[in-house]
Amino acid sequence: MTLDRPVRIIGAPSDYGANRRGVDMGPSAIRYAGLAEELEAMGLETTDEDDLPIPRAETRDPDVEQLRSGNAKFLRETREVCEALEARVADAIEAGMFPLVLGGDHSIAIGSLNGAGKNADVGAIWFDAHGDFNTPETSPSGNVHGMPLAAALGRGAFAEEPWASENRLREENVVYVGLRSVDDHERDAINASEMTAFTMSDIDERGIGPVVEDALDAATAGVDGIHVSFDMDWLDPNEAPGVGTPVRGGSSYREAHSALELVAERHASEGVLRSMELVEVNPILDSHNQTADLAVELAASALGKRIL
Ligand code: 4U7
Ligand code: MN
Ligand code: MN
Ligand code: MN
Repeated sequence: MTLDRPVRIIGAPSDYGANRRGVDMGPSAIRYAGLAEELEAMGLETTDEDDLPIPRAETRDPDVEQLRSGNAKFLRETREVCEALEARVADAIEAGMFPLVLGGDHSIAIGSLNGAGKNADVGAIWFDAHGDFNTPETSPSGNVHGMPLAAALGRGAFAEEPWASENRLREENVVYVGLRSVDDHERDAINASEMTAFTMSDIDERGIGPVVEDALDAATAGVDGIHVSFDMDWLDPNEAPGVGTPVRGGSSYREAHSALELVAERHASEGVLRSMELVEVNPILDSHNQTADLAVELAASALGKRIL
């Protein structure tokens, strides 16, 4: 069954959180790959809210920002982007629509999570090679795209930001699927947290189906809905080469479709989906828009596309 509400596409072409230019072209590449057309062909009413206006990184000074905000580059710009995105996501939900956010690097998830969790208890499923649970104190890179979950949950220096107190994201309903690159401090923090984490090894041993069913159970228990955060580097780089931080040994093409088809099925039976984002598509690093094409296909699977 296809999604039970109209889709509102929201572009968030930010690259403030990553150390590579190019991911700011992600929304454009995903639109070019035919996102709205694909969703409309499924019978989904689709509107495109266009992109958030985001000044180019070259017009800002990362060094000054770095001094002022510790080891979190462009933190001030990221605050601006996420504040605007939060409002757009919350507006779409309030209007009875389904926000489909296109990144941009993964730092924008702070805004998506805050929007989804504004007036509701929410869980999240995090499809990613990486933990994205660094704080400015622990980050080896200073890149905020490696920190959005810690930011939304108010960890470390992020306790000084308003985010965690503004959203109702519940730590015990945050679930990783397919982790395979986690920094030492992140590992300790994830293990000490109330989040649930499934690694690629779990998928190897148990298969994608049982892992995603367990992830859905954990994410949806006792909440009003869930946000699906989908980092394209979750896939194997052979399938998704157009990402800034590729890691070998990722999910296959079929596993990715299967995972999102299970999300759609759970939504059809229990109405759990609240919002979704597709992030980290970098057209400069891509091969003939392959990663953006795949992002479109995967969005369709998540929103209920069926073969028969
Ligand atoms: B992504 C990293 F050190 N952990 O913090 C970091 F390995 O949104 C990578 O998942 C973060 O793509 C990757 O910089 C962020 C690094
Ligand atoms: Mn806010
Ligand atoms: Mn990520
Ligand atoms: Mn990642």
